[in-house]
Amino acid sequence: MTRNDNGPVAGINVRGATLYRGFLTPADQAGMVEVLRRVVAEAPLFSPETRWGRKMSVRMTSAGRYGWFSDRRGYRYIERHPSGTPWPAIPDPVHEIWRALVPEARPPDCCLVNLYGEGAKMGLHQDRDEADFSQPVVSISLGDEALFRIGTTERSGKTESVWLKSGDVLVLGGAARLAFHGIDRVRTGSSSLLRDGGRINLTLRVVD
Ligand code: MD6
Ligand code: FE
Repeated sequence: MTRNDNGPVAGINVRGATLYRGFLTPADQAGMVEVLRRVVAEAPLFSPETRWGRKMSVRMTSAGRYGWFSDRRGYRYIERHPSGTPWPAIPDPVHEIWRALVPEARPPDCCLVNLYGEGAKMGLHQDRDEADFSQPVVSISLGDEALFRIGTTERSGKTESVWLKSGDVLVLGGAARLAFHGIDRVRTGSSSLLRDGGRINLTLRVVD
């Protein structure tokens, strides 16, 4: 992996989260898409159902020991793709980003892959299905720009919005680890990284 900037990587504070703008070069991003195509070939994308029986607008799959899953029984981590095969390994370039930005953390055991097509969004939520909230969550954006909203640890808390662009990496740690956040909309056609358009978000977590 190469870096856009020379010298130490500086992050921007967004309500306690740290945003690393353009952390991945265009070449890194293209390489990442290639390794993700292999992940999706092994573990095809699917649209989970929420607890209330509605299909999510985002399509997803996972890599690592655990994959994130949802159906009418609720949200949880599972050790196999719905087809029954184990999840593919987390690709090396993904591990590299984690080590570069959160070297003190334990290695991630889930890399959730979210694909946002036209009109897809993600409601305000907390990432709280993991056992150890002292471990950060790292999120990587690829493709079309997305309007990310982040607030406090209360659903009704004040929020701030920021456009996440292809190559940006966001770290939710410390007090922001349990902040409510979501994707309000995606700017279709704002990036040409993905052949068929859209946005990919990778979310890396320590589950156990
Ligand atoms: C997304 N991201 O960017 C959704 N979660 O598509 C998340 O849900 C997220 O960006 C935890 C930490 C960072 C995130
Ligand atoms: Fe999240």
